[in-house]
Amino acid sequence: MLSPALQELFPEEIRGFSREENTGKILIHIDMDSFYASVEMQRHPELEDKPLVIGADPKGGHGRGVVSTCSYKAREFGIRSAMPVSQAYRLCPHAVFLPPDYSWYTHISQCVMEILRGFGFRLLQASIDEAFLDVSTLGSYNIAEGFAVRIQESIKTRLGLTCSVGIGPGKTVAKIASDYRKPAGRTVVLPETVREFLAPLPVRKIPGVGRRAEVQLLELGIRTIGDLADADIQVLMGRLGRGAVPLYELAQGLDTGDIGGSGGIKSLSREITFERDTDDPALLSVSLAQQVDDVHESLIQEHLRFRTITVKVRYQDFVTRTRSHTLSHRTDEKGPVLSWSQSLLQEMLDSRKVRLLGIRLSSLELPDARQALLDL
Ligand code: TTP
Ligand code: MG
Repeated sequence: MLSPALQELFPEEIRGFSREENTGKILIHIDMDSFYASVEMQRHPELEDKPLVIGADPKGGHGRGVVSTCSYKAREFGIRSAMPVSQAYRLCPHAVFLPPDYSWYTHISQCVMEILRGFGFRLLQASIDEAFLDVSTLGSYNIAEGFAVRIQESIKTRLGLTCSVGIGPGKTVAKIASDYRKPAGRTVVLPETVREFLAPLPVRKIPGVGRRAEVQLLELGIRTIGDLADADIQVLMGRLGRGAVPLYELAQGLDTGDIGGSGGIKSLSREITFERDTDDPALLSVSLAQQVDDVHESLIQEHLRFRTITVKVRYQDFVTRTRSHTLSHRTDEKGPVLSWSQSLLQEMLDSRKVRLLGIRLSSLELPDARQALLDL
């Protein structure tokens, strides 16, 4: 049965509600549009029609940082996340360049999550600007879509921001669907149309399929998810190992991805894949410092302390290495993260260029008082 709040939201649907469609799982994925850039445009309306680029150390486009994100207007010039700011400047010299204000973005992110939580469904926050809601109890995709409209309206009215929404029978399909029409889009994929919806999309649209898997699949003549569905699973496993199985099943239209229980946060991490492999020490160092700011902000917002810092590097030849340092005690200070991450990075740099750089804070714990409350 719908909660009283939802009955109020959907008076007209309620009448037909006893004739449930019995649809199984219904998940909604919500992803904010050009999040950091939209938040800046919301608080600086004069930026609204301008190409806007957010990235560390931008120096009006002449700095050494990396683009975090950019407005949709800036995307028309070919600017993308993870591109050096200098390249963004070459593509669009008249763009506005701003450094990220992580604490403000984290605050707005919490406001978004608060709105989503307020509807009373199980929520899984997947990143700073995206979340899943399990709305299976609504019992119908029609009602779920009506509900998604309300979500978009609430976020727009209360925060002045737009988001895109995907609705489907599993996590992966819902996430691919939210990306299908952006910005401010809404895409519903019924269980029986999953295969048909996915077939024309390039394999790279599957979360977790990066450039490497894309190249490996292309070598097998597989470009789209439809090609993947028609492939021989033995051949796929020969190339991709066991990781091929969930991809193959998804391509067949099978997505059972659930959002699981709430669980505690085990680690906080950030990583970026550079647009072009780089061995520029300043770019690597600034980019890592940018991720430290970002991940440390989350640590503070979540009221957590950490003990272990791990830096991850993937080189141009796809070899991936990590190096960790564990402190003698837990802390929430940024200083050790900044200094240890830089020295761990230095230890890993060699003659190879770097394609991916990431940081993780783990061995997390709530400060004593809150931990004690949780343990009660
Ligand atoms: P995304 O949701 O991937 O991107 P977005 O919200 O900016 O744009 P879209 O409309 O396509 O969803 O990421 C959310 C935020 O995370 C983004 O605003 C900035 C940050 N981010 C980085 O800092 N570096 C990156 O490489 C990416 C992809 C995102
Ligand atoms: Mg987004």
